[in-house]
Amino acid sequence: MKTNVVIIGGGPSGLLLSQLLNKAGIGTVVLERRSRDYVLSRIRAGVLESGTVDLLRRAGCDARMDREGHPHEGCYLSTERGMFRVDFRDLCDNEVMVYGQTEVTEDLYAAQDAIGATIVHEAMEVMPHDLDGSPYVTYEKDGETHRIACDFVAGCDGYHGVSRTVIPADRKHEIERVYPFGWLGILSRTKPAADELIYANHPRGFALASMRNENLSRYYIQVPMEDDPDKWSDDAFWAELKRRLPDEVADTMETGASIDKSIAPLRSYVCTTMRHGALFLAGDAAHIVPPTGAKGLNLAMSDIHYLSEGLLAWYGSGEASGLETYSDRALLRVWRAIRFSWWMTSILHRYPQQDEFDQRMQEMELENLRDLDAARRAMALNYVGLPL
Ligand code: RFL
Ligand code: PHB
Repeated sequence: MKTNVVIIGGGPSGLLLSQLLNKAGIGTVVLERRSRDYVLSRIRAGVLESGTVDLLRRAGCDARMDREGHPHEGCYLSTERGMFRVDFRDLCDNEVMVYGQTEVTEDLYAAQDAIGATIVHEAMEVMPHDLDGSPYVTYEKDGETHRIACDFVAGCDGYHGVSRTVIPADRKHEIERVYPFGWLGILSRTKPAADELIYANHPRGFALASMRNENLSRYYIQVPMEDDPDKWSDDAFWAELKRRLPDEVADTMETGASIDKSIAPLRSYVCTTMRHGALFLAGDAAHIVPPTGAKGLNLAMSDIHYLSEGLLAWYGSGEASGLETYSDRALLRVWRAIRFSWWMTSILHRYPQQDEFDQRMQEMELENLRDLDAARRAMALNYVGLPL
């Protein structure tokens, strides 16, 4: 088999890249290790930046998002001194879209089906080869080994994927920070606690009240990394969440059975080499942010913006500069999101070694946001997403 671009990973970044390239007549094959049902059962991000929304429009994936997504013009920050709102519309004339990653992925699959794209599910032992020469990718499916020759390989296979591992250690630089806590998250068929997201700093730890739609809520609480989600009963979760949210919210919120319960670790990670010969990394394959800034999926999408631009120019006119500058352009935006996500994490969580000084500094960060338009504006600009 032969194609222009082999895309490893059928998550949101791989599917968006495939869709944008196919629409321009560039051939792709997407190789995904899991089944389609499995990919669509993963519950992850919920907040789309306006730039991500624009990209999905360009990909032709906006009809259902416009019908079922919820534009949010602000969010709440809750502290021991009470709750206040950050008004994105007022501060930077922008908004975000609350629309689940699961829905985005489903829409991208539907768009790919509609144009007859090639997506191979349950492709095992995927491996890129000869990235400095005549690239090809091998994989196994139904007991047979397949080989696809290509011009380029896009590594869109997430943090645990194979793509990053083929870059030799002496040609790769990685920078990491692991945070000393995790997020226990649940999904429940209940009315959301508020009209917008609430990020809460509380002496017992961080809490987040989020949502998917009028009848589907997503909640998170900070827990020690060693905690076992199965040891958290629904009742214990709701009780702890309510302690950390403002009384007026906790007293009226609807609770119910959890549909999903899991613990996610918090990590910042950047592979500063996003290109290796014909291989281009994008999304979680190249970087991870703690979810506090709602940036992971959005960064994956902005990588694809830069990468698709580079590939379209290459196939359109032979112009190579977009591909040559891809890593630097993408990383500039990545580092900004890494900083924002680290900062949001640092002002909202309780750290095991947090002393009185750290505590005061955290309180002052939140006071600044409460009192200073300029501080809220900086947060709003980053939260809705910096320009591409
Ligand atoms: P994905 O989604 O991990 O997809 C990678 C795909 O590659 C496949 N794969 C392989 N395929 C073939 N061969 C191999 N060897 C392979 N290895 C892996 C996998 O099966 C998978 O289908 O990466 P992608 O496309 O880069 O997308 C990144 C996003 O999924 C991620 O950044 C976000 O979910 C992060 N995130 C959030 N991001 C936001 O922008 N806003 C949010 O509100 C937000 N909330 C979250 C989040 C992530 C969370 N968790 C659980 C990590 C909340 C949580 C709890
Ligand atoms: C979510 O709804 O899953 C979500 C929202 C905002 C975040 C993280 C996760 O910062």
